[in-house]
Amino acid sequence: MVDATAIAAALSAAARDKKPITPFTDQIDLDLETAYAAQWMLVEERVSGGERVIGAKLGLTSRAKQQSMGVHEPLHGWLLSGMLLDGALRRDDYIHPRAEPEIAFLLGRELAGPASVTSVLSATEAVFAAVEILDSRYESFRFLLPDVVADNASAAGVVLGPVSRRPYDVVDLRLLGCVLRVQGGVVATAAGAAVLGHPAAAVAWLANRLALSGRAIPPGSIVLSGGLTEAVPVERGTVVTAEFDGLGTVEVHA
Ligand code: OOG
Ligand code: MG
Repeated sequence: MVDATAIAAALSAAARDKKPITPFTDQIDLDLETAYAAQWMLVEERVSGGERVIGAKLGLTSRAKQQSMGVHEPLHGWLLSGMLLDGALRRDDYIHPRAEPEIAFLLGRELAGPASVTSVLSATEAVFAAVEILDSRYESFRFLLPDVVADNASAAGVVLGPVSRRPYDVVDLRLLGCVLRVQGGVVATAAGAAVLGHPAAAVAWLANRLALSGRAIPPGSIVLSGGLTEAVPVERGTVVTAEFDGLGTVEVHA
């Protein structure tokens, strides 16, 4: 039986050495509780190394993402200070980076469960456009839900957009349009409702999930609500652009 400590150690080594591993579920039955325990060990390891937890991320909250990854349930992970990036990726820092457009929330106060779209919006100080950088520590991004949970939901980085808006100044987050381009050509389009019907519903999902263990989302957290479209690979020379209605454009290149 592989325990959370061994899982965290294997994932940490994979990230450090840029050597992807096969998913644990190929060999063992991994339950979600053990997977989240391993995830938290990885977070603690980075905190011991001098980083801070700056927020959280939701994953697999849109149909586009669930279908492309073959996992049909949302999950969450944690964002660390070292993950805040400008748009210029150093390709060698990653195994096989991918980029995906997201709507990010900055919480002005603590968000505890029970939470709803309304309570999320009233706790939100600002919304931003974002591009999340994913880098699965598993070969070919192949995993089942417990594997990707343990791997901190493939989190590797986040590039925030240039515009911060009060949530009620954005006409309607459900209708907020996003155009994703690679080398200038449109590869996907989406609106905010792609994420659980309303991106704030993803943040509420996280608050309600944490409430099950008596936790809340701390004030000042950045919360990524989940990819609106499927993710695109970022190889050397790739330029990915995500344009958001009213929230500006985020560009990422390697
Ligand atoms: C898992 C992480 C999913 C999202 O926004 O859906 C995620 C993955 O696709 O590797 O971050
Ligand atoms: Mg994401």
